[in-house]
Amino acid sequence: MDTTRSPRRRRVLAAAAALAAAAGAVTVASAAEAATTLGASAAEHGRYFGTAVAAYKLSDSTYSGILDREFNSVTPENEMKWDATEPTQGSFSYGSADQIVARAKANGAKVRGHALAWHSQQPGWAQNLSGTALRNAMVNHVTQVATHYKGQIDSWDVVNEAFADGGSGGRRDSNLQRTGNDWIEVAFRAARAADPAAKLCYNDYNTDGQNAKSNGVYAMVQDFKARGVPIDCVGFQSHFNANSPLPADYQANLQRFADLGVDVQITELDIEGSGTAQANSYASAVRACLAVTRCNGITVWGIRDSDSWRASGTPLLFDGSGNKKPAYTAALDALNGGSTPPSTPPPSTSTPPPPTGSGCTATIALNQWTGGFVATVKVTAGASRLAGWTAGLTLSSGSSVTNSWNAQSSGSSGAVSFSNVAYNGSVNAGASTEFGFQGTGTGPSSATCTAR
Ligand code: 9MR
Repeated sequence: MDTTRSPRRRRVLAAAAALAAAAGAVTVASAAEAATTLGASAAEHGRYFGTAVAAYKLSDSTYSGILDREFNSVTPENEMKWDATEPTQGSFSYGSADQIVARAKANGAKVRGHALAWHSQQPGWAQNLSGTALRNAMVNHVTQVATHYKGQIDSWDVVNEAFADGGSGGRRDSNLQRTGNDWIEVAFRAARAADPAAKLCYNDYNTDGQNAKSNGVYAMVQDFKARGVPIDCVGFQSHFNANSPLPADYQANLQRFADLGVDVQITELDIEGSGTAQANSYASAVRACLAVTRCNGITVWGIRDSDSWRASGTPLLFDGSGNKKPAYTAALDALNGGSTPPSTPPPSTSTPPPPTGSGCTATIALNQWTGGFVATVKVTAGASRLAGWTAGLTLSSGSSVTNSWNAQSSGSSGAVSFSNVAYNGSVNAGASTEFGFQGTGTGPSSATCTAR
């Protein structure tokens, strides 16, 4: 041991040596400096690069070494879920989640909260509740957990995976859904009240491209924005494999949500595979986010392949020993080569014709896919205030309405009409309100409007 030099002196000498080495390097390196970690590179684009973290792995030095070096955002993989945070009704347990949050704070990393309200990973007592008791328990849970972490969460997955798979584009059946269709907006309002600074996200899977499910989520977000329900972001889980590859319209789908006035985030990225194919897919995912101004960041769902919930698919950026895979290099290169485009123009919303007379007009924005559609109808008052309204339209033969929101429907096929509900009947002169409906077959392109 060197007893002649104090630790400080040794540090100074080491720093001087590093400086000298760097100075030497300057004379030979002419290329612009590229960031050497995922987090640092994402930060240069005003974004984060995060990972799901399991608290019990933090004592594994390989794991935590990569975590601290590479990532500037974390998502507790299971520790903030309902079963973990409220195992007994009214008694909260935050130990493991707090550990992850404390480490993130120490490293200057953001935290994505995951997830306040979800049909899965509910504690047994909640699974056995229904109706008002479940609704109240859910609101209390959202309020308590969001309050505990107030000011420490960048984005909360307020509601997770509430839409059904398959072609319906509607809600998933669950005990929460059976408490009433408004459970999602109730959860968002409770989260906003508890932590006004956190971004509030809706998060789901199989919504990464445009399809029936993402159209359903899109219609919900559009509706929330129109009615002032507090929603700030949409999370796209992005679990990809051979059966469910990164969709060709990934970027376009992120962009159409961003155009609704919300941030978008890639929240649980993993791509099964290996080698160049996997690397290329990671690069595409990164580039898609960089190309969408409101894409705030990317989170991969684990660090090493062995940490993955589907480890056999080797879907992550580091191998089981913690070595960087080709997918890592491709992701980092895409971050370093990517550039943030100038801010995109505001969304093009179809402006209804200027109101004339004292009636109202109705215009339809249609999301049509094979076999189904979501129609968003804008009702605009004419020169006088509306006290109520009815929109009428005709569906083509074989088409029908399956559900609607913000309106009372009458009929489901042929001639169908939609009248205001209690809270949206009054529309000031020249102002608008929106309602929507979903259906099978082909959606309509025009509607009439009658004032009351
Ligand atoms: O990765 C999580 C795994 O450890 C859990 O066993 C599983 C239980 O539901 O949840 C996994 O994370 C899921 C996430 O919370 C929501 N989207 C799907 C993720 C993968 O299943």
